[in-house]
Amino acid sequence: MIVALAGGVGGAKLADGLYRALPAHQLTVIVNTADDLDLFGLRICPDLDTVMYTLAGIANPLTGWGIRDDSFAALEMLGRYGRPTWFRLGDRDLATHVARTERLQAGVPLTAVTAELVAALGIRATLLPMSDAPVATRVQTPAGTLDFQDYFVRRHQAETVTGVVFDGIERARPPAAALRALEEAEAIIICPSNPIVSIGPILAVPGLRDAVARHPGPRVAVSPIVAGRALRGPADRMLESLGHEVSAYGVAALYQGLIDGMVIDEADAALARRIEGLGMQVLVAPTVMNDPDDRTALAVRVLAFCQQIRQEAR
Ligand code: FO1
Repeated sequence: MIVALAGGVGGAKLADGLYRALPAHQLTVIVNTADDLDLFGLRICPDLDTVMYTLAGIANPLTGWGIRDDSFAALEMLGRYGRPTWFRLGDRDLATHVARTERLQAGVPLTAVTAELVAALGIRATLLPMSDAPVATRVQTPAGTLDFQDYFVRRHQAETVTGVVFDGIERARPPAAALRALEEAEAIIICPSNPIVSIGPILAVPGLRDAVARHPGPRVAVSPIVAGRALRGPADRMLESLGHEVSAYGVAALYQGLIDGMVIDEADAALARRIEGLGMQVLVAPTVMNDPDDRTALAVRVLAFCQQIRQEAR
């Protein structure tokens, strides 16, 4: 079994490649839930839903999040009632949040609710939230401390990030199934998600970083930074304002001691030697995933890299 750690759209794409490349039921994805929010009395888990819709083949291909060909009649009506509409919840997507919230309110833990939704969508992989207890990323900026989706969606990531806190992280615990999966994993793959606000919260859940650190490997990360730029979102600006090098090297340095291998894009081949100096192997491969074939191709390369590291360690 392979365990992937993933955040939003970039992470979901590689998780989908792994899902296509591996036999059924051989993939477990541990997903960031620190982006989660409550809106209209509903619990919304954007990263879990992005991974779930992507693996189910129903994600909106234009945005990477939300559902393909969704309509927005409910949101439009909510707008008429003066409710906020900046977080674009489609009608079908809303059904997910209604179903999830109903089950959570009945006392079912998020891990079990997620398993129900995943099964209903016919996904033959395991999706696990990083914890059942809520954790909320808050972003420190010159405009004040902002809720994550306020920073990310409402303000279009325009503010400079000077710090990040994960509210509630000390009370969070990894689901037992996540610890078991990490212990039994043949390999751990850190998807090309934002290392600060997508992978960062997962590793900050007490016990999770240690579980990765204890694993005998192979543990491999894929850089979300290509040629000094984030493929999506604010990872490049965040790395810079938080004092990290904005490159695949900067990402590898954040994971130093946790991973045995780093996958970087062909555009960054010149960084390989420096990254090896951090005590990890490097695979140079095409990492930009424009279509489902790219996802599978990258997943196959990453899995072969894991196999190579495993054989060399013998
Ligand atoms: N991202 C946006 O940029 N704008 C939106 O209006 C938006 C709505 C949305 C609704 C449901 C959902 O599951 C995700 C949504 N996202 C939206 C994506 C999400 O905010 C981010 O991709 C993640 O939180 C960052 O990983």
